Amino acid sequence: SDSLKWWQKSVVYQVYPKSFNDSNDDGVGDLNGITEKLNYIKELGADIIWLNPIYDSPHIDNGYDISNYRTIDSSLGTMTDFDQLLKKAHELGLKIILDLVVNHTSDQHPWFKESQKSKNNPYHDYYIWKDPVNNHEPNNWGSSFGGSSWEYVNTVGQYYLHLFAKQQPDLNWENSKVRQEVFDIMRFWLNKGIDGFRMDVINLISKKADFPDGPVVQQKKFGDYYYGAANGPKVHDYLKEMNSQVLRHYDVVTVGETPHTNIEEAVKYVDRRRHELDMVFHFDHMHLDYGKYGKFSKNRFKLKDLKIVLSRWQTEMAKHHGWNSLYWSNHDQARAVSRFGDDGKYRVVSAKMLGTLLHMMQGTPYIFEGEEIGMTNLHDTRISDYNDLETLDVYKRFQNDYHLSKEDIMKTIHMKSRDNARTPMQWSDSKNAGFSSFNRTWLKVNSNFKDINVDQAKKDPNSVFYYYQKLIWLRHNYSIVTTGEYRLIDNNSQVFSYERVNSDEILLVICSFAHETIQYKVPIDLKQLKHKVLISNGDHYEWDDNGNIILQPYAAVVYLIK
Ligand code: TEU
Repeated sequence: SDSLKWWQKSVVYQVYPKSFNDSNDDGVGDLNGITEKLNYIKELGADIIWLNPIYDSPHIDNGYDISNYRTIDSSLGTMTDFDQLLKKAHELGLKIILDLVVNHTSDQHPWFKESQKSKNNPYHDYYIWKDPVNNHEPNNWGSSFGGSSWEYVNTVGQYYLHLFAKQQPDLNWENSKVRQEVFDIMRFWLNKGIDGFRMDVINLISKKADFPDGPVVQQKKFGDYYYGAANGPKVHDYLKEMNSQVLRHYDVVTVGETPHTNIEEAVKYVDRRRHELDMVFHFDHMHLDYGKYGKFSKNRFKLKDLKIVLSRWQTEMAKHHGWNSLYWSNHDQARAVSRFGDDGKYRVVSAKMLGTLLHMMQGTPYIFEGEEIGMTNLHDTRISDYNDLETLDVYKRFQNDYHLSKEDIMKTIHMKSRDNARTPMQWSDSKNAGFSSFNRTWLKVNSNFKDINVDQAKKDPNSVFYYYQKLIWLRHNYSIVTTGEYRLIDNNSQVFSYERVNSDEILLVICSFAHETIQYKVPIDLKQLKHKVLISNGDHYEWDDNGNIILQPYAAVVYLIK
């Protein structure tokens, strides 16, 4: 309908700049490399590109530790390169959104360097400093990447808070000067013409005033900071202020990353009548395969749970004036096909099936680079092949704290490490998968690049690439994909099926998670109606007079029913 915003009809393609394309052959991807590949993203059909952080950074956490918000990291290029990239993207009709990382800065940011000089320094209050309590940390919070969340600094005799690495001190949003600085940074980029922001851990910016101890979960040594930092007391005031001072003056899209946020909390960010954010990334489906030590587990998700979680978000967002973001993967997660599909024998069909399930849902789909060619996790690596600080911390910590064997830990790293997603994009079967012609790349290329790469996908009419292209085309050409009401059809334990319903038509989406050929029965009320297949990853899957369809392993099929 006419009241839809452009971003509600769009598909986002996420680019991890370090790993996309290396134009100057130094082993690291860069902005000019992205510019060279804009036509590729255009050909796929995506509308919006989300770039992970491109600003000046010591790269302790790959750019999520920013030392200057208004300059481009020299490893990625220059501001002129960025201006070119934005201009060329806009000429092609592609929009660009940037990562806004303002829960914390780098410890190399000039604000923090000043902040730690003395308690009287004007920048001291830009960060969260606390006096020792009985010569100890102010509370039991543990950092996301190991150790305490508090770091003591002798010169001031206080601890500063860092929810992530100690090189990532948390900003003090209680200080209105900090908020004004953030709003200025946002205006700087918006005035250049960017089209919005993905906001890093934006639900963590307001901490409970008394900094309470958190519960100890997943057998960790430290308490859980989410208890005192997630969806805190003033977060909505801050976002309303951000919206009224900055966002509402621009035609942009915003998506907040919100770990530890259930639907009830999420709605408060995205209910459009509240004027805060457009979308959030929830983590509910990411948690389905967590184990007793959290994310790094060998568990696999259960289809029953996946249906419950995704269906609930579909229904509740529609009911509460919100809009879903839809994703299987990103730079922090395993590869979609390895985690939710089958990256062996059924790699191609299961990648297409997962694409179908997600892209036919209501919301804005996010494709993580390489997902569109079915790139997989790393399977044959050693710990020395990894770069990610979370992975390296887990490797040490799980040995020391839980006495797990190295072999066992490596198995979970193969399944869950963030570096699974961060290996260089596989463009061709030539040196370094065509990503770079330098001798070594900053992170190892996945050894399967000779078989899985863009060149190969472009030559094969049955590739995952062309299938994703068609999924996007369907969204652009059938408004029911955007507007239809979602209804789960929960009639088969190995199949995720649902309908999207409008006043005069229905989409029926059937996705099998079975490794074998199975039979599926179309619901009786749909069986007699006129239907045609819009897309399918296998046979045409006509149903017989009884409404039975024989589905091949990982089958996906979408019908338009009138
Ligand atoms: O991630 C935030 C977040 O919730 C992490 O704990 C994430 O879940 C973790 O990577 C799981 O393994 C964001 C960014 O996406 C991530 O890349 C950054 O490292 C982090 O914030 C700190 O900025």
